[in-house]
Amino acid sequence: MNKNKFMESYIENLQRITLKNFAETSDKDRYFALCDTIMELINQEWRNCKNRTRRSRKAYYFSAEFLVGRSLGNNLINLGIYDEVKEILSEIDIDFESIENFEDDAALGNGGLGRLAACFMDSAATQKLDMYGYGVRYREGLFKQKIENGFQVEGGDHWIKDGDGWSIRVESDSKIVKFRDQTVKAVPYDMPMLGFENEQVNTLRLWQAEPFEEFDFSYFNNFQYDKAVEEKNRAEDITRVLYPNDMQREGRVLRLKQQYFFCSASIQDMVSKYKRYFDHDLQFEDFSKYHIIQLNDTHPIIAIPELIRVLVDENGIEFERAVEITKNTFAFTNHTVLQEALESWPKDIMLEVCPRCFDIIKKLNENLVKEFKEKGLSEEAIDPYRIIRFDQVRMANLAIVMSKSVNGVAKLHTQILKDDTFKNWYKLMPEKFNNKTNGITPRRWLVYSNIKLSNFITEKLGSDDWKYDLTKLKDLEKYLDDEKTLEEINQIKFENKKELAKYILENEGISINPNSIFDIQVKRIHEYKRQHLNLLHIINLYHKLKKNPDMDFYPTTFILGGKAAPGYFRAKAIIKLANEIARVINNDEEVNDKIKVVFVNNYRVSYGEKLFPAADISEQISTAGKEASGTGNMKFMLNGALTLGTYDGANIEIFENAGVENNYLFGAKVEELNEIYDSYNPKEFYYKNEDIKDAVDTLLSGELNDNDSYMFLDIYNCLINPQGGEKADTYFVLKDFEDYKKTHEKINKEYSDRLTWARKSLKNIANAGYFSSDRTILEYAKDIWKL
Ligand code: T68
Repeated sequence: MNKNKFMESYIENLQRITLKNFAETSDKDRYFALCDTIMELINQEWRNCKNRTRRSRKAYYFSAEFLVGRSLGNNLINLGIYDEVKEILSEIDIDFESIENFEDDAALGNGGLGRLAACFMDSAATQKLDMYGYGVRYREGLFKQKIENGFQVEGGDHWIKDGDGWSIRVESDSKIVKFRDQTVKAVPYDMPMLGFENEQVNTLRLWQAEPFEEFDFSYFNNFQYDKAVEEKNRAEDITRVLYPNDMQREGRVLRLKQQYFFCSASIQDMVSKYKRYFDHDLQFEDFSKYHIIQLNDTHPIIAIPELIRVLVDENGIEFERAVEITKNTFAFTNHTVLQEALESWPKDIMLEVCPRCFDIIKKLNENLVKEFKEKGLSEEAIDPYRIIRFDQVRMANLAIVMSKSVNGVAKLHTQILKDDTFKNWYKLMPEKFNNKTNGITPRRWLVYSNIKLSNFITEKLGSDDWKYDLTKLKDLEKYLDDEKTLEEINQIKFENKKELAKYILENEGISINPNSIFDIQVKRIHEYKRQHLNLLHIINLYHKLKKNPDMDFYPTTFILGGKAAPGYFRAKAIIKLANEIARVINNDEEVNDKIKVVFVNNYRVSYGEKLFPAADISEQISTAGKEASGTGNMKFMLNGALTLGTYDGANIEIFENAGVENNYLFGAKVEELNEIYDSYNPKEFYYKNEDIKDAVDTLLSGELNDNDSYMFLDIYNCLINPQGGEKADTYFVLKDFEDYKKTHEKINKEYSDRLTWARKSLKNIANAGYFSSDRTILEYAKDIWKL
């Protein structure tokens, strides 16, 4: 990059878009001008990539969510001009950070599933894989969380209200999407996905719903303005807002409309390009030679009947041939074994949204049943496989029959899919099932967010090759016994903790001690993730410190954060509990120098970037068998935190790679929980264990105040009182409490041996290479996509 040219075009852009002199421009202006300048810089390469790959095999990642976060810093890193641009800006007296903070997170996802899609985009481009992302351009991203009087309050997230510096509206590629009761225009917005220092620019294409005709002139001429506006709103409603439920199906018509909307537009886009670029030698049989679609969970599965529809209805292909083409085109990833998340759509809703797709699904189901009957299966034996049953379309079944690959996202999770969730399917078609353990992009989650550690690694390894091949971190092991290196590791962590402490003071108004242990649990709030186990332990610990102020105890700061689905009462109760515990403890001067509790507001990607580098302990305490993989666990590990975790999801693989002795494993394993499932009685634990009783009783003792919301009673009841046919403590919080507490005691003791701790930290960093999403995406490309 030519520095002077960059500065020149930056200032030119700034003045052009504002019509102001440089000195009069605001931070917002400066941010948008910088986006423009970078978009110009990459334009040529982007076009090259688009053109080069017209007639080659590509992968298409279909996802209802892409949790991209901010793009400025990450794009500069991937372009290799981060430091230079910072310098250029400082030469003209612009503070990069204040500009950077002007960017809103693109929060077009709920959590892990959406963030994984974003990491895959980064890694695919970095590995020079031609992968397209297809999704939805929600006008409102995931709600903003405010905490008022300890309660979560949701606010809007109109992330593009000031503009969108990173998208190009490609009007000419618009598509028409037809629902039973309305027809809308799908307009693509393309975001560049930059590879790391390699000139590859892939495309994330997000569709926005707009009225087919801006105004219905018949209404207009009849002076029915409101009717005309109504139509416009009805179209725009489709992509107005991201549904904020993770792990909970959303059965509304509008949700299926969103899914069908982006799948239909994407399939039409693929087919029309195929026809355009292959023109004279077009052969639909070859469609699957050039296209492989990876379905990110059940949300985009409606793309399967949509492809059949487009082939049959719009291109005159025979149904059976279309089915064969389709079967070779799709692959399916599952992200959860929680029953409440597995999508099924009532026939009525499907008829209301996309009747032709329902027809096609019905036919697929009939064919399937026929095939099974010919094989001699009874009606009953066929039941688990039916795509439609009791007038419900079971999306996972549809995907499994119609895909060439079905994968889970961590070893244990894939095993559970085979043994349990999809066991009938596995018996029938074992060859389809495979594992692809998740990963994270080291560019965002280390190079960009933890500059100190990143520079340190480069210095120690003598090169920055590790940024391209994260397994190279393994070479850091040569420093395991080098005291100076270990001290440096501790020093970097301390610096990061100071920065986080400053940020938390500014944003949460709580002052924390960077010399204390930073113990962090950030993720969506859910019972299976057991934030309440963490909180019950803190309550009990607090009481112990009160009773015994001279107790041998290393000061600890417990940090929690995460959003609750707005309709998930118990998750919101957990947030209230966290804030209430924080209020009581942080205001108690007797214990304040030993223990503090922070619930960070509005946890999101850009907050994560500050938290992961500063953690000593990573809390990964889900009930064994419930967390498909987890990816936060990997971000913590890569940044040198030690995992306090259960035998669940990718934690297991973290323990395998870094050595369980360098982390803190606790709690019951899946097999044990399966065994005791019927006989488990949490009350036994409650009565036998004083600490459990102390913590649980505190929910109702009056020491904590839930402002008459009955939230703490709800948590209390769910732990020990079976209710309405539901068992008590289905997530085994009380069962695992004692082991969790003991493990915390061990951590607290061992932390004071600072060198041993640093050694363990280094062990984790050095063995985090496996968890790069570069590795994951290459596995998809090789095993499933055959790119
Ligand atoms: C997560 N799933 C898994 N779902 O919970 C996590 N669900 O273990 C895994 O690491 C991650 O996927 C990536 O594989 C989700 O995040 C959702 O967000 C979701 C959203 C809508 C509907 C259902």
